[in-house]
Amino acid sequence: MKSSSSYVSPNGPFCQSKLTFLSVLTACLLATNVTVWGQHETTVPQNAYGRNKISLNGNWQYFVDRYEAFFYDFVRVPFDSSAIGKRDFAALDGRAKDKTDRYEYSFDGAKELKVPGDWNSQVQELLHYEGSIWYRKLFDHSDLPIENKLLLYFGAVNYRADVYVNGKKAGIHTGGFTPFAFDISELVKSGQNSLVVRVDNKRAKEAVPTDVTDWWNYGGITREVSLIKLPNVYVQDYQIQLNPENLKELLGYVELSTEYTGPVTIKSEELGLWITLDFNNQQKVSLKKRINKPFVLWSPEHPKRYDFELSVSEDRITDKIGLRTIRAEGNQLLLNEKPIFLRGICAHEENPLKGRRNTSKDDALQLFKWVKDLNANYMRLAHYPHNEHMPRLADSLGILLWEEIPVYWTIDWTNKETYHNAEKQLSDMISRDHNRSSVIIWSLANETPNTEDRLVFLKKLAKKARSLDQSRLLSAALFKQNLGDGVYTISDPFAEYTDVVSFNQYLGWYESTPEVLDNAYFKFDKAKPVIVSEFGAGAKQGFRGDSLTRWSEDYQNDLYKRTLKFLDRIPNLVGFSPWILADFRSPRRQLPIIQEGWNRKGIVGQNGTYKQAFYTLQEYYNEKNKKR
Ligand code: GCB
Repeated sequence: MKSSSSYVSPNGPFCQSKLTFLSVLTACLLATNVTVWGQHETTVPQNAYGRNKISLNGNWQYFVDRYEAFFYDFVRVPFDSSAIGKRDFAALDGRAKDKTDRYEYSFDGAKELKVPGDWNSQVQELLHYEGSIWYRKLFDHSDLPIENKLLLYFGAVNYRADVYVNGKKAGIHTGGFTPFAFDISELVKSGQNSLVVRVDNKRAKEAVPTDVTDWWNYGGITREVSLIKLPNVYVQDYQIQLNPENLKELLGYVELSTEYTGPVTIKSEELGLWITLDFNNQQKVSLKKRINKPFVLWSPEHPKRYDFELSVSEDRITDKIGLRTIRAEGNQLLLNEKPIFLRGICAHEENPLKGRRNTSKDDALQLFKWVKDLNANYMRLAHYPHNEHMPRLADSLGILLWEEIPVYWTIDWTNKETYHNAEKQLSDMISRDHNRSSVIIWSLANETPNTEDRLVFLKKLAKKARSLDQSRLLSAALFKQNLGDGVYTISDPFAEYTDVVSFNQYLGWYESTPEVLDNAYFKFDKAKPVIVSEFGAGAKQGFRGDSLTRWSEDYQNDLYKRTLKFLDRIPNLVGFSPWILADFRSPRRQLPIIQEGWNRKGIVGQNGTYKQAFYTLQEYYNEKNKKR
């Protein structure tokens, strides 16, 4: 038995010994629902993507903990609550201190998983695994100058991460698609360090997303892990964009890690800008500056980005930012004050060729190659925030983006923790991407049934989104309602709270057969732009038949042709995004021979071959683009 006197609470003061057993237990269990928790949590610095980082990507050792034997004891008390003191978590890196130690697990000699990466596609037996896996990475570190900070940054972990550095708990994060960070300055030591992460991807009713979705629940450390070294005063956040009311003026702010007195500079040589913001015992100062030089507005045709450099004291960070405005006026969508039509497509963050989560820039480029071939100028990144390569590349390639959070189908609307979790994911997505010119729409929900509780939940989310970013549009993928005689509308009360009215519709697939589209009309009397956020049909690539043979490319193609005509009859339509770019894995889709665990609504097959509908849409977009 290890001595408890040397034991340091992994969970910080919250779980220290003066608390009673019960309160410790309650506190520790409560932690399962919160988004970030633990005394070392810290805000992710703006543009973590562009900072100098020490990568911890690569091979990590792991073991599968199907019965959670390393997290809970036999009466389901978490081990890492110190008052219970069942285990010295200094041994969490899985190595015995001496030969008298009884230990039943070890990372030494354990197999390895690649980070970033999902575990499902890396190990055959883990394809369907949903549960806990423990990961370890050893890394070397030399002492930090006392005035420096060391952040441990995760691009995303699905779904819950319990993070330990040298046996001490850094914290917990829940939510599978957004970045998080811990300040581990006080946890690291000179020499070899051990980083252990327990990843748990079990689905839960109260989680966001909830337990029922139509995509693969890839588990693991799916995005990059790195160390970020920062001076004490650093640029925590900034926003730089055009003033929507004056296209010659920059608007924004700079926020520092702490209150500060002194100058902060923002430089852009190409724009001829050298701005000094004087901080006077302040943490955040706003920015407003006229651009006197002529410059190129960012657009899909000219995705011009300008280099900006921000510096304060010893900190310096650079970013490439496109300058544009977006707003809705009446039935129109105005990009840089000119009407734009969104020639779109939906996508999951998945590589169909490899049957796994996207992890790299190359994976993202693969999706963009198809999107560019389609002559699209817009993507809906469904149904959760995608990795940061997507908005970065979209900025450089001139693709407009809709980003969304996984408030999908049946969220636990009345559960406070569920709301808190959704709001945190929304804030983290907005905060990560609020300098990306490609992102024009934040979407708050997908196909959520119309109830009073859901309206309360979504209204609160919309209010939050508007408080964080007034420069982009809000939307949600809603359901249409049938008025009879082939006329459809949106009567969802949440449409009042969005800037763009969007709806998913599956006429000809889930409802009837494609000819129903020939007499379908959409009517929406309010002066708002309309986006059709989904339509589509399943087709097995290479399977041919006539236009009424379900699952054939011909059926899908016929549905596309008829849907495109139906869409042309929608007066307020400013764009659409068919479902979906490529076939994707989904456990809901088990039709033998045809589906085999894949949703086949892609217009690109699992092997990368274009289906007939791809060419139909491509031709439509070519024509649409000519008419611009
Ligand atoms: C939808 C959902 C999407 C599904 C799709 C389908 O409406 O938004 O997540 O995958 O339908 O294929 O049924």
